[in-house]
Amino acid sequence: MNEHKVVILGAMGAGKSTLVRAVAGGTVVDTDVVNTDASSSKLATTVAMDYADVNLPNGDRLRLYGTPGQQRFSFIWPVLLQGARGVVILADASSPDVVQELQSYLLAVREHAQGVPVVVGVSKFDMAPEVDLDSCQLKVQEIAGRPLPLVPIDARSEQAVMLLMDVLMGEVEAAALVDDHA
Ligand SMILES: Nc1nc2c(ncn2[C@@H]2O[C@H](COP(=O)(O)OP(=O)(O)OP(=O)(O)O)[C@@H](O)[C@H]2O)c(=O)[nH]1
Ligand SMILES: [Mg+2]
Repeated sequence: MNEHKVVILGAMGAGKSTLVRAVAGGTVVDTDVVNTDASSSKLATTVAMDYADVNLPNGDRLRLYGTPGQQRFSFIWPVLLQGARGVVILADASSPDVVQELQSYLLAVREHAQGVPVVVGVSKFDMAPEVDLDSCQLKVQEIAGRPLPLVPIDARSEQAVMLLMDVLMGEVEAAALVDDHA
């Protein structure tokens, strides 16, 4: 059986905890507390991480780690990225500047998880289906230096999140093949 550590990055309120819960089948560890960050009106926010084990249909197991979105906890991102097999960057389609939102997380991956497969999930797509996905992809190209899979999702949907994980696992397998032949 293969185990894969997958880390979820993204801004405050992008839906990282929601995504982890959607596929956790009820067993999730979270560290959400009442939000005191005045820059956001959300009720709860993650202060350390979200964690869940997810069994895939092929027998593999995912160990999912959701990060805290607040910038003051950014020191945790590289810690959680250690040993990651794959990364999901979540960007909130309904935020005023979804493209800008992607930047710090793309940079964090470039710095701390070079070469690790990444998929970009554009969350809250149900709330903002008019979001400019082309501009998101241009930003990704600019920082990652190559196109990455971009998947619009509703992070509350188990089915949508499993599809996103499927895309990520495809990238992980492709990267492993390249490594084998290097
Ligand atoms: N309609 C809709 N609501 C969503 C979606 N994703 C998240 N939400 C809601 O957005 C709110 C914030 O989601 P969280 O999962 O707490 O966000 P987070 O990324 O973990 O935020 P931090 O831990 O503060 O960094 C919750 O009320 C979710 O129910 C989505 O795709 N669609
Ligand atoms: Mg959270």
